[in-house]
Amino acid sequence: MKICVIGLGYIGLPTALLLSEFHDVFGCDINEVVVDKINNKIPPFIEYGLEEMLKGSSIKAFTRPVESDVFIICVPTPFDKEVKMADLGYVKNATEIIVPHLRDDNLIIIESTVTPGTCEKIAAPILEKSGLKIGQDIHLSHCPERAIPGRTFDEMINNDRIVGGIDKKSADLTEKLYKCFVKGNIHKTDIRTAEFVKLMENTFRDVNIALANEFSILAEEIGISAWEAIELANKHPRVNILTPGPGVGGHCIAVDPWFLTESTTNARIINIARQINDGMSSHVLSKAKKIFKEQNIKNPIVAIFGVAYKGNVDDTRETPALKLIKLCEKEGWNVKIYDPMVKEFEYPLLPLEKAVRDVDLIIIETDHTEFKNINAKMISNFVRNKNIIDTRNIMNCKEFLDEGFKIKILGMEAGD
Ligand code: SAJ
Repeated sequence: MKICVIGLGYIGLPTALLLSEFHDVFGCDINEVVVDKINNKIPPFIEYGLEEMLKGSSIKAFTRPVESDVFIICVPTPFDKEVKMADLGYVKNATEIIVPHLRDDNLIIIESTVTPGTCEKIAAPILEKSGLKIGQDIHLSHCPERAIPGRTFDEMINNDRIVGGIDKKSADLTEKLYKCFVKGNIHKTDIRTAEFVKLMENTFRDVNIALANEFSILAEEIGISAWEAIELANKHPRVNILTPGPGVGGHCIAVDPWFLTESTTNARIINIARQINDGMSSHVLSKAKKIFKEQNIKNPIVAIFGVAYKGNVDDTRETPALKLIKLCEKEGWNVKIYDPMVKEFEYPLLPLEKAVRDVDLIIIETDHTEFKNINAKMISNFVRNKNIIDTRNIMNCKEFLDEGFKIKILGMEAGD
C-alpha cells in the first residue's frame, strides 16, 4: 500500500517511520530543511530511537504530496491567541493540497488535533472538491495521536488508540491500517466523538497539573512541603496528584484545552486551570523578587536553566520559560539562558560557564536529567550571588548547600 504522510514533525515523522516497516511511505512537509534532513537520514529533532529508525527506513520526503492509497494529515493546530481559537490554517491547507491527488477508494486520516466538528464541516467539503464523494468514493477518519514526546515510538506502538470514522467503513479501514504497528487496542467510534476525546485527554491533564500547582502555592502559604504532602496524599488508593512546576508548555496541553472553550461559556474549570498554569511564571518571578529584596541585590542578573517545555526534550513550543524571561526583562533584569538539549530559541543559548558567570540567581525551569549532575563547586566559582530557585525539585540540594547556596524550591517556601 502507498501512504503519504503530510507534516513530518514530532508526530508525522515517527508515524511515517513506523508505517514504513510495512508499506511504501512518502512524507510531505512544507519545510525544505526538514525534507532534506529526512532524505539524508538526519533527524530533524531529538526523539528517543528516531536516529536508528530513520537510518533503517526507506521513506522518501517531498515538499508536495504524492499520489497514494492513504493520506495521513499530521500538521500542527496552533492556538490563535488574539481570538482565543484553534487556528485550523495548516489542517485546511494540508487537506487542500491533497485534493488534486485523490482518487477512488482513497482513505484520508486526520491525526492533527482539531475542534469537534472540523472533520465533517471543514475537511470533508474540501476533500469533495475533488468530485469524489465521502462515504461513497473516498473515506475519512480522525485518529488522534497519544504519544508523549521522549517516548513517542514506544507509546505509538503500545498505547490504545481511538479511531473515529465518518462512517463504519472509514473506521474499519483505519483500524486495519494502524493494526500493522499498534499493539494496543484500537477503539472505534464516530468522528466527532474522537475529536472530543483527544481534547478531553489533554484537558484532563492540564486541569490536574493546575490542581498540583495550586496545592504547591497553598503549601508555601501554610509553610510545608507540597512535595512531601503530595507523596503522602498519593498513598491513598484513589488519589493521584500530579507534579507541580513552573507552568505548562508544549504544543498540546498548553493549547488544546482552549479548543474546548472557544465556542462556549460553560467551560469554567478548563478556563481556570489554564489561568492557574499560565500564572505560574508570575509566581516564580515573585519568588525571585523576594530574594533580591531580602538580599538587597540591585540590577540582578538571572540565569534560566532549561527552556525546553519539559525535561530531556529539545522542544521549546509554548515553554513557560519564555514568559518568565519576558517578565524578568520587564523588571529590568539581565537574563542569561542555559539549555543543553535545545539548539534554537528566541534568545541566545549560552554554554554553562558563560550562563552562570556573575549571576545573582539561577532558576531551574526544566527537569533535564543533566541538571542533576551539575557540579556545585564549579558553579560556585562563577556566580556573583549564590541563589537558586528550583521549580522542579530536581537539584542535588546537599551539594549546593555545602557550597553556600540558598535554595528555594517551588512548593516549599515557609509562610511569612
Ligand atoms: N507537567 C507538569 N506536571 C506534571 C506533568 C507535566 O508541570 O505532573 C508539565 C510539563 O513540564 C510540560 C507540560 O506539563 O510543560 C506538558 O507535559 P506532559 O509530559 O504532560 O505532556 P506532553 O505535552 O508532552 O504530551 C501530552 C500527552 N497527553 C497526555 O498525557 C494526556 C500525550 O499523551 C499527547 O499525545 C500529547 O500531549 C499530544 O500531542 O497531544
